This record gives sequence, C-alpha cells and structure tokens, in this order.
Amino acid sequence: MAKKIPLQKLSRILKPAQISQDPQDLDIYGRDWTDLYQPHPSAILFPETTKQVQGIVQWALKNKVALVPSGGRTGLSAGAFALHGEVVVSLAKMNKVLHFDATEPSVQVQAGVITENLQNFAASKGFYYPVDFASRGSSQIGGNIATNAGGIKVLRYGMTRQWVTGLQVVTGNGDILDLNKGLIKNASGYDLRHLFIGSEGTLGIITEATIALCPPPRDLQVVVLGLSSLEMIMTVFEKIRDVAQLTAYEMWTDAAQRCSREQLGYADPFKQSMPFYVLFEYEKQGPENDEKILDLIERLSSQGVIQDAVLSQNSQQDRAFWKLREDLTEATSHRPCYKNDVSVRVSQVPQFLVTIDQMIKKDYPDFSVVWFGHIGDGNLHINILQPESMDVKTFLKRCHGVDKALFKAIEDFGGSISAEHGVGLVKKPYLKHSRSKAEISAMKALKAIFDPGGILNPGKIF
Ligand code: 2HG
Ligand code: ZN
Repeated sequence: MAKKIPLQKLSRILKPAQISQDPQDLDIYGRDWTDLYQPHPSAILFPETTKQVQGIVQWALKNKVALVPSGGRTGLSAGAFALHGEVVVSLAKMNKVLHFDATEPSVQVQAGVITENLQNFAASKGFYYPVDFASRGSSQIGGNIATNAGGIKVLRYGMTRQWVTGLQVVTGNGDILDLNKGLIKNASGYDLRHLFIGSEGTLGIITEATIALCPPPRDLQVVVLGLSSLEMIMTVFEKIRDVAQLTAYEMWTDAAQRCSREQLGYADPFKQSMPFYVLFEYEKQGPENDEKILDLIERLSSQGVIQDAVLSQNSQQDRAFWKLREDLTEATSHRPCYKNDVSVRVSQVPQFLVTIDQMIKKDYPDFSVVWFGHIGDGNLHINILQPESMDVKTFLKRCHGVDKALFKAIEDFGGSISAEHGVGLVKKPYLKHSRSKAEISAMKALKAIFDPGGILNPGKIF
C-alpha cells in the first residue's frame, strides 16, 4: 500500500468537509468497541451518496489505498479497526430513509441509518423491524448487514439476513450492484446478496438496503426465572416453547448478576442469588394461553425445576428486567475483559458450557467466567474479567491459551467461532476451527473476484 495518501485527488468527488484528518476523528472513526488495539487511520471520509462511494473506491483502486468501511462502530471483533494507515469510509452521513412500501411492507434505507431509528420508523408506520440488541441506539443497518447481526430476538425472527430483500453495494472493482431489488421470489441464478451479508466489508461497501418489515407483536410478557442447573434451563425451554409463543430465551449466571449488582447497582430479581437466571419473553395469545403458561411455571416450580420466578407487571419492569441481561457488556467493562461469542447446536449447549467450565477450572483456576447469552438459539457469550492480582500482559497471554482451547472445543462440537459478532481481526487466527480448508479457499477466491486490488478491509476475516 502507498505510504502517502493522495487525498487531494478526492477533491473532484468530495467536498473538503467530507474529508477529515482531525486527530479526534481519527481516534473515533478508526476503531470499534473492541478494546485490544490502537487505531491508526490516515483519514476519514464521509460520503453522502452511492456515487461518491463509487468514486472513493475507484480512487482507492487507482492509488492502491486500503479502505475500512465503518458503520456505528459497535462491533466486538475489530472488524472496523484501521490499524495501518487505511482510509476509513464512514457511512454516518448516508442516514436517510428513502422509500416506504406499505403493501409489502418494506423500507428502503441508506446504510448509515441507526438501527433504533429504523425500528422507530417501522413503528411509526404501524410495522416492526424485529432485529434487536443492546447497541441499537448506535449501530447502523449497514454494519448490521455487514456482520449479519443477531441479538435477542433471533429465536423468533432470525438474523439480519432474513430481513434484507434488496442490497446495494459498491464492490472493490468500483461496480454498483443492486442485488435482489426487494423481490421476495427470485430464482434467476446465484443470490449474490447473501454473499455480501456477513462479509464484514471485505467484498463491497453496503450503501443501501431494502428491509422487510412485519406486524408488531401483540402484548409481550417478560418473565425472569431462577434455576439451579443448565439441564433445568433446557428442560424449561422445551416445555415453555410448547405453550408460549417465545420471542426471546436468554440466560446469565450468578457471576454475571453480581457484576450488574456491583457495577451498575441493579437489584436482584430474587431474594437470594441463583446459579442461573433466564429471561424469557412471549407474545400473549389471550387469557386461556396465559393461564396455561402460569400453570406450567407453577408445576415446574413445585417439581423443583424452577427455583423462583417473577413476572413483569408493567412496561417499566419489562425494561428493568431486560436491562439485567442487556447491560451485561457494560457491567463487565470496568476491568479488561476477555470476550468471545460462540455457538453450538442448541441441544449441545449444556455439554459445551460444562466442557469449557471444566477446562478453565483445571488450566486457569484464577479465572472466573461470566457466562451469558442467547441460549435459545445456541449462542453463548463467554466473558472473563482480568483478575485483580494479574497484570494486563499476563492476562492477555493467558487469554490466548483460553482461545486455543475454546476454539478447539468449538471444532469438536461442530460449532462456530463467531455466532453474531463476526471474525474481524480478533478471530481470524481461529477461522479454521469453524471452516474447512476448501471453504476458506472458496472465500478467498470470492474476495479476489469482488476485490481484486485487495483494497477493502484488508486483513479482516482471513
Ligand atoms: C449481547 O448479547 C451482545 O449482549 C454483547 O452480543 C456480548 O459483550 C458481549 O460479550
Ligand atoms: Zn449477543
């Protein structure tokens, strides 16, 4: 890559205000939420149109400049880090809702629209955009698509991929591709749209998307359970799912609950602490169904499967319960924290978690794991806080050891090294544990087709 970046040549494409080398901007836009690296971008560009993005890519191709596409920068795998003087392309100014179609229903947006704004827009039209997670207020739809974001409602509504009916991207060749054009049925060859979803900015820069919407759920009921074992969590899941229209089934451990209490001052939902907590949410189907669910909770409580249960009484309590789960990233951010998001088949979650817990107890006795996650879809978040008595350097070194053992176990279980955060820089040494040699070489071949100059987010994924 060229050392001197010829930014002056961009003056035909961008206004001066769309190019920043302000040290504060370089620091803000050169990173995401991953806490492991120091950003070092050369400049930040703020295009406002797809044509401008195309102009930037053509300029980068000609001048051998590496580009890092950047959304809301809430990623946790360093997929949006510019470490080596790359030029960051922020989509923040491409934040318009372009078209709403009430018949389908769908909405066409620019990539920089904040996820929560998209949700609110859908609600203002009487519809619902169901992909949801704690970073909704900062993350952007383009970034959500680039990482195929999941979150808390995947159990009912699936991942971001499921909602993208049209996608506009600028490839590393400078081509503008309009993929699938909002169609529901389209059997005309390869569906390239799905290649770009989850490609972490390595094949093209997402500029616009058409997003399907759905009817909003009826009344939602939030319940928090206290449980004594993982097996019980799965038993309750199987039984509750039979009677309740679940929208979420989330879990966290007593160690996680302690972080919420100590760091955020959140009250425990129960009089005494529980080994495991589950939050489940369901869409109410009427009094008869509500009765059935309550009966089941009572029965499971009297059988000792459920230790304690509390049903939210109003929307304020709904939010307070959800915060117990959603704010765990914040509750574990007071000290350096090792984190990983992995997935295994849902039925294998207990065995996997026990395997990892045993490995850590044996090989890393001074580490204590804070587990939480979307247990209903097999996605676990493993967090380990740096022990107070350990220095950062030793901690990070030992975390590499955890990575190796964790990802080896993931391979043995046939799971994924990243369920929803992406590979980015953080997980790229471990991709081979989830993907075969043949798959990785097919991915590299695809990269060479769409980004022959290797200018798009180089060094990410592989
Ligand atoms: C969540 O589910 C997010 O809260 C963040 O995916 C997970 O901080 C984490 O490890
Ligand atoms: Zn998550």
